[in-house]
Amino acid sequence: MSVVGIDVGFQNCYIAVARSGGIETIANEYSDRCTPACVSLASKNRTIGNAAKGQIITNFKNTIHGFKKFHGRAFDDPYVQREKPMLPYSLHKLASGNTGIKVRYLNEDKVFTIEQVTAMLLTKLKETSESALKKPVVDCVISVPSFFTDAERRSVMDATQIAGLNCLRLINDTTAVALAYGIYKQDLPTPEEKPRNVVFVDLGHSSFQLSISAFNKGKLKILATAFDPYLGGRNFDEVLVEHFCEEFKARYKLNVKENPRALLRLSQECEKLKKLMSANCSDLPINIECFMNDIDVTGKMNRVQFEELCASLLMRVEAPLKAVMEQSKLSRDEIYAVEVVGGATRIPSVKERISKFFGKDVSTTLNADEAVARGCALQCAIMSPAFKVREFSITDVVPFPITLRWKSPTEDGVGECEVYSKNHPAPFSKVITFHKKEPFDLEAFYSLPQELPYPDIRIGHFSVQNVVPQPDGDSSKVKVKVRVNVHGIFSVSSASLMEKQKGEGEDVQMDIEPTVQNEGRPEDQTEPYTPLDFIVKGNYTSICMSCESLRTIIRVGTNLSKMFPTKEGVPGEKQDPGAGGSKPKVKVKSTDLPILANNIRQLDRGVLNDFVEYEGQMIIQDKLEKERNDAKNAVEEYVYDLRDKLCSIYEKYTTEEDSNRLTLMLGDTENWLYEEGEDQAKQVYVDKLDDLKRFGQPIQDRYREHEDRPRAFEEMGKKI
Ligand code: ATP
Ligand code: K
Ligand code: MG
Repeated sequence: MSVVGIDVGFQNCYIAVARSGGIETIANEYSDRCTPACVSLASKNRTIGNAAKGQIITNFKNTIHGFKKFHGRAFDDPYVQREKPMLPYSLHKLASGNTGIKVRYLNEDKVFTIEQVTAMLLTKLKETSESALKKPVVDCVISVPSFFTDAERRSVMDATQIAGLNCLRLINDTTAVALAYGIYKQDLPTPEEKPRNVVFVDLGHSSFQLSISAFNKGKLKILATAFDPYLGGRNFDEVLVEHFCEEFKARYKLNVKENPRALLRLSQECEKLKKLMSANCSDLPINIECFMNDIDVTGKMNRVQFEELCASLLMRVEAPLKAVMEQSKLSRDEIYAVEVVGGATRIPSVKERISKFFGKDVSTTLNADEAVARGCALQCAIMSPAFKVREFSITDVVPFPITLRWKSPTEDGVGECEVYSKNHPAPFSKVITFHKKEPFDLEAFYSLPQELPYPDIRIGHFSVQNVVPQPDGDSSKVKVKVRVNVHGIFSVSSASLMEKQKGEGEDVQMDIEPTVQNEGRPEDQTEPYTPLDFIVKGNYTSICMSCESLRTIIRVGTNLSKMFPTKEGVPGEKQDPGAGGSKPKVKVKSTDLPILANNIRQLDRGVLNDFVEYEGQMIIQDKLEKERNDAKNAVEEYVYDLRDKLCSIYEKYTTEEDSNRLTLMLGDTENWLYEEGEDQAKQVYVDKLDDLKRFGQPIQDRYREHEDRPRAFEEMGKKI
C-alpha cells in the first residue's frame, strides 16, 4: 500500500511519500519537485505539469492554469466573473450552473468540468508518485485551503475519484503544516501541562491562511483559523503587471491588455522580478524582446517602489492575524512561535508585518514549499495500516458555522438550530432527536454569509423518510445523526425511528435515551467523541450533553454550540443521561430510516462514472501518443547514431560501397522525418526503424563480435 501526500496548490503541486527512511518529497521526470498546476490540451494529447507550463504562451487558449478556486463555484459567482476577462482560456456555464472550461482537444471543442481538470492534474501527480515508488498509488491524503466550503471539498473529492485516487483525508493546508511541525518534536508539553501554541502562516499564490495550533505530546488541536482567500503572491504580480502596462502604454504606445500572449509574458516576467526583489534592494531590470509589434521593452523597479505599489495589499496582511488571535483568546505572549510557509511569505515586507504584529521574529524552520505535502504524507502514514508511525491525534475546526432548518407546524413554520459553530472541533458527529409523525426535511446551510468566500450558502437538503406516528398516534422520536467528516464535509449521515415498547407509558419530554450512540468517528478513532443529544419538541429543545451529565431545556433556535462550548469527552466512558440513573431506562426499538440527500453540491454519480471512464480514455490516448512519439524519436536517434558510427567505430566493419548506400538511406530518412514522415502512425516508424536495422544491424554485430573476442580470451586466461 502506498503512502502519499499531495499538496495541490493554485500554482505549485508537491508530492511527499513515506518510505522506511521517513518522509521525502519526490521529483518528477524533469527532476523537479514542484509540478506546476497546469494542464494543456492539444490535437493529439494532453500535457500536464512542467510540459504544460511551457505551453502557457504558445497554446494559451487551451492551457489551463489558475483553476483551483473554480471548484464548487457557480459560473455567476462574483469571483468567477472577476477572473473571467483576465483568463487566456474560456470559461463556460455548465447546465448545473457551475463553472466549466472550454478548450480545443483532439480537434474538437470540448467543455471540461473543474473536477475533470483537477483530475487531469491528479492523474499526472499519481503517475509521478507511481514511478517514484515503483508501485500503484491509490491511497493518498490531499490538502485544501482551510476556508474551502462543503461544495469546494466535495468537488475536490470528485476530482480525486475521477483520477482513480482514494483520498483518505482532505486535510487543511495549515493543519498539514502543523502536523509536519509537531510530529517530530520531542519536547512537547505532556497532556497535563499547558499546551504549546504555535501560529502557522501560509501565503501561497492565491490565498492567505493561518491557524493557531495547541500542541501536547502526541496531539495537536487547531484552536482557530483565519484567512483572506483572495490575497496571494498573484496579487503582487498583478500590481507589477498593471504598473508596466501603464508604463509601456506611455512609453511605447502599446496596449498590452489587448494581447493575451504579451500579457502572459509580462505576467511571467513580473513574477520573476518579484522573486528577485525579495533578495535584492537595488534597481532590477525587466527586459522583454519582441514584446509586441516587434518592439523590445525594458523597465525597472526596486523594492521600495514595489512596496509602495503594493501598500494596499500589504495592509491586508494584518486583518487575518488579528482575527485568528481574537478567536483563539490567547495573548501574544502565549504564542510560542510563528511558523511561516508558502512561497509568498518570502516577500520581506510580508514577513516584517507578520513579525511586527506578533512582536517576534517569524520562524522559517519548515520547508516553505514542501511542508504542506510532507504533512499530507504524514497524515496518510498515520491512517495507513501498512505503515508504523508515532500516534498523533489531530483535531481540526469547522471554518464556517453550519445551521439546520426544518419545517415545523408550531414554530412559525420553521425551526432552526446552529449545529456547528465557527471553530467547532472537526471531524465531529452529533445526534439530534426530533419528535415527528411524518417524514420531514432538513436544510443545511452556512449561517454567516458574510464570512463565506462566496455568496452561495447552500450545503444540502436531506429528507428523512418513512417516519410514522407511534401506534397510539403520538409523535415518534427520530434520532438524526449529522456529521462533519474527516474531509470537512457535512452530511446527515443516518436517522432512526425510536419505537416505544408496550406498557412503557407516556413519553416524557426530558427522557433521553441513556445509550447515546457511541459510534464515534469511524474515520478517525483517535478522536474523542462527545455525544450531544437534543430533542426538538413543541417550542422547546431539550438537550443532553451526556458526557457531562448535563440536562437543560432551551428554546429552539438557540445557538446550541455556543451555549455548550464543546469539551472533549472521555472516550469509552459510559454515557449517563443525567439524574444519576434514578429514572428507569425507557425501552425502545430502533429502526433505521432512509435519508434522501438532494441539492448536495457534488457531481451526479452517473456523471462521475462517465468522467472516470473518459479520464481512462484520455490516459490511454496520451499513452498511445507518447508511444508514437517515442517510436518517431527512436528512428531519429538511430539515424544520427548510425551515421556517426559509420564514419568512426564501424568503419572497419563495412565496405565503402555499403557504407555509402547506408549513409544515403539515413539522409533520406532524415528528410522524410521532416516531411511526410512528420506525423505518422506508430507502426510506420517501427517499420522504418526495422528497415534501417536490416542494414545497420549486421555491421553492429560484426563490430560487437570483434570487440568481445579479446575480452573472452582475457577471461579464459584469468580462469586458467
Ligand atoms: P495556494 O497555496 O494559494 O494554493 P500555491 O501553494 O501554489 O498556492 P506557493 O507555491 O506556496 O503557492 O507559492 C507560490 C507563490 O510564491 C507565487 O506567487 C510565487 O511567485 C511566490 N514566491 C515564490 N518564491 C518567492 C520569492 N522568493 N519572493 C516572492 N515571492 C515568491
Ligand atoms: K504549494
Ligand atoms: Mg499552497
